[in-house]
Amino acid sequence: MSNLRIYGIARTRAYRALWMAMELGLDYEHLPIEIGDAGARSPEFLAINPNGRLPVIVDDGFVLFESLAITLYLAKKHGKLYPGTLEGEARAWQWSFWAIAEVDRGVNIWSLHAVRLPPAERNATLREEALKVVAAPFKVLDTALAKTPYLLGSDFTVADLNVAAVISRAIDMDLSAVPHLEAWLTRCLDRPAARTALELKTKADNETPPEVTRRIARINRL
Ligand SMILES: N[C@@H](CCC(=O)N[C@@H](CS)C(=O)NCC(=O)O)C(=O)O
Repeated sequence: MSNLRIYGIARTRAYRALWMAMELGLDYEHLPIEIGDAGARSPEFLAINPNGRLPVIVDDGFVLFESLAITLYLAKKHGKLYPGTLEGEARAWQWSFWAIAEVDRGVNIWSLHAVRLPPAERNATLREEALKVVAAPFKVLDTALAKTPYLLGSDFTVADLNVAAVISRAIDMDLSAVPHLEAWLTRCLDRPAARTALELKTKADNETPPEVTRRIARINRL
């Protein structure tokens, strides 16, 4: 049995942890728990993650929630895709916190109301507002990526994985105003590990019944 367990169906933010585990070539067990009362809000799951949210990992008995803390921890633990300098590490934190604070919610709202909810239930106002919210931070990212192929320089690191995973659903947006961002996102999502993780996520997306997508929008007020 593997020492690393990753909880959360790949459609959720568990995708971020799965992508990292695949990049690192880790042996792990994936428990595709669903959101809601039967899954992440069940007493058994709440005993592991009292937030009732996905993902969470248990690594040799060490429990960790927050998707980007998980990817940073795994990269640092296994000494791969993790910056070797104090400043590089701080930049990886910077971009990770930035992604959560500036673009996570906007991309999620956009994807629900552009792609994931049944067409008749999509709200065009929310969709347009979400595009406005992400426009300025996307310009910031685009400018950063005009200088170097990856966020910390010439190599793909955990900083790229975290930001690309958070905005992965933006690949379906019109990104012509931010060409450096678009090229970088395509490059990141084209990596073999990213493709495998994305296949799991797409399969889970396709198997998600509309009532679950509605529940996601309701629970997260999206
Ligand atoms: N900031 C957290 C957010 C976790 C989160 O909101 N997960 C969603 C799925 S993507 C969830 O579990 N929602 C169900 C719920 O809140 O009941 C992270 O990045 O791990």
